[in-house]
Parts: sequence; C-alpha cells; structure tokens
Amino acid sequence: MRIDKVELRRLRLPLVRPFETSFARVHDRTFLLITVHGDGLEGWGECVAEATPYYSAETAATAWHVLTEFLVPSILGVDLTSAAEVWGRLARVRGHQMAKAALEMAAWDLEARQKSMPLWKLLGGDGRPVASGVSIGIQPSLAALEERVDADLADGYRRVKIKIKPGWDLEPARHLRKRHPDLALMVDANAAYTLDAAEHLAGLDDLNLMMIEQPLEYDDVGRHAALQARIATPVCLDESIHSLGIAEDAIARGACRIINIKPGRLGGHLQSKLVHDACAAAGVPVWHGGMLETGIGRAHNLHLSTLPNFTLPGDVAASRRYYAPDLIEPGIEVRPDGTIEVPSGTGIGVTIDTDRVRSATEDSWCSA
Ligand code: OSB
Ligand code: MG
Repeated sequence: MRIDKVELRRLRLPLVRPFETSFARVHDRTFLLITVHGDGLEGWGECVAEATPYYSAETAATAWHVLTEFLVPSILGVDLTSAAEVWGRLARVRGHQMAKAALEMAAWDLEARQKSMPLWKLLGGDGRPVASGVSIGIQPSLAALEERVDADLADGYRRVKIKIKPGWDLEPARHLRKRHPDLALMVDANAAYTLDAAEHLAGLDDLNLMMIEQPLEYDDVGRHAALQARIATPVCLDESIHSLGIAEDAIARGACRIINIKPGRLGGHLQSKLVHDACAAAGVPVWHGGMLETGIGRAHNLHLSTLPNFTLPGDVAASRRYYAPDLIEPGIEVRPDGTIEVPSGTGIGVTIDTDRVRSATEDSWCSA
C-alpha cells in the first residue's frame, strides 16, 4: 500500500440541537476530513478534534498544523505493508492522537477497499449489529430531560447516558431512575469533580447505574483509584485513556472497572485494538464512545465496535440525532431493537455526498 496524495478539509456543520457538557455548550461542530489516495482508490477519515481545547488539548487548528507539517509528509509515498504500520511511522510526533487517528483511520479504509473487504473484517471484528445508546446533554429542566429520554426510548435506544456537573447530578439521575426503574442508565461528568466530592458522588450508589464516566481530572489516574475505592458505582474512564500504557496502569491501579474506547483519543484503530485486547485480557469490558461525528467517523466507529470485547452499548447513535442532513447518504439509522447495522460494502461502506462536503467546507489543503 502506498499513499500518493492526501487531501484535508475543514468543515463546520450545525447540530440538530445544542449539546451541553460540563465544559461547554455547542451549537455547531468544526472538524477535519481527510482523504488518502492510493492505487486509484480513496480512504476517508474524520478528525474529532473540536474547535476548542476543552475536551482535549487538541483542536482542529492544531490537528491541521501537525497533519500538514509533520504527519502527512512522514507517510506520503512510503511503501507500507498495511495500515497497521501507519502508527509506527507517526510515532516520532508526541501526542496529537486525534490528528494521527484521522490519517491512520483513512489508511485502514483505503486498505480495506484495496482488499475489497468491509473494514470490520480487516480490523478483526465480526460485523454484528452494534447495540447503541444515547448521550444526552445537560438540560434546562427535569421536564426537558424527560422529554428527551422519552423521544430516544421511542426511537429504540436501550441505554441512556446523561451528562452531569455540580448542581445537575443526583437530582436528574434520581428523577430518571424513579421514572424508569429498569433502564440501563449511566452518567458522564467530563472531569467536573475533585476527590473532595467522593461522598457526594457516593449518593449515586443506590441508583443502580451502569457506571460513572470520567468524574475527575482528565490526567489523574491516581485519584480515580482513590475514588473507586470509596464508591460502589463502577468508574469508567474516557478522557484519561489516551494510550495503551495509561489504560494498563489505570486497570492495574483499580482506577476504573470499564473503559470507553474512542479511536480519536487513542490515535486510531490499531491503538484502539490494543487497548481493547488489554481490557479483554484483564476482564474489563469496553464500549465505544462518540465525539458527535458525521457519518464518516460514525461508520469507522461501527466497524471497530464489532470487536468481541465491546460488550456494553456504545454512544454510536443514528445520524439524525446530530446532523440533518448527514454527509453520507443514506444516513446511519437505529433499528427498533436499539441496534445499528454496520454499513455493508467495502471499507467503511458508506456513500459520501460530495456536494454536501463541498458546501460545508471552510478551508482545504492538498499534499500536491
Ligand atoms: O465525553 O463522551 C464524551 C461528545 C463530545 C465530547 C465528549 C463526549 C461527547 C459525548 C457525545 O458524550 C457522544 C456522541 O453522542 O457522539
Ligand atoms: Mg465521556
């Protein structure tokens, strides 16, 4: 495999509805699309870095810089035996996982297309339908939260995650648990608490939550271990898990009982597979997180989600919860049983609407 041309685009799309986390409220999404060309075929990847450095240190602008100046030049025209070699070629650059992931994932799509196989097969998955949940942002009222949950349950979703922050935590969780005694329910704090809140967070313990996601600082594994020792609700790490080594440390130190895998945060499909395998060996279940992706990133996520240790429902929901229209046609849909079918066909298996890509593009770059 040889990549002889790379195109980069920066796009902005309005969200179907605003999305609020403990760190920001957003109305639209800025992201990069990357296209790799080789042997007359294309592979596509989506860079999940946001316009702002709040979820992670990376932004769409840092990813653009690192991709154009360092990452793309290090793989252009190089003979590769497979996409699994891309990560190693990029290793000289420290960090910048989201920038690396976009390029690496595009290379996996290209390799799968060259081999005329669906991406899930190349990744070692089984292509089974993926159990999907929803991530519901912070709402202005309990009534608004109820309305959102009811709409998502009516669409078929079988697992609900709500975003929490100090002042919006125990009350919405208790409220939902009372209305839905058997719902698979979880909360995500996006690093909004300190260890001082341990006793307060233990107030969630009698709600039978699946997990609490990333309660403490993004880079603090040690205090998550201290917190997990003091609360019964399983801790799941998201922001903290940006490498295989950190995942292994977090598990060994008892900092979490579940791990959220996002290929953008880990540097691509290969690193995600390695973390998936390490979790499986340690008996730690994983699920696939989401970053408000368009159908292109969403399709990558679905293929990866069919590896065997993805045993918990993911945040990979239907296109129409995010963008109307999406960049792919048809969009990704959830079925009445709450599962999503993996797109069939070669590579990521979706059809990209190039007119929509063009009209949402704010800037573009080509390697030559
Ligand atoms: O913490 O999982 C998160 C979105 C953007 C950044 C971080 C997160 C999220 C979500 C939404 O929870 C997941 C999705 O629906 O794509
Ligand atoms: Mg999260």
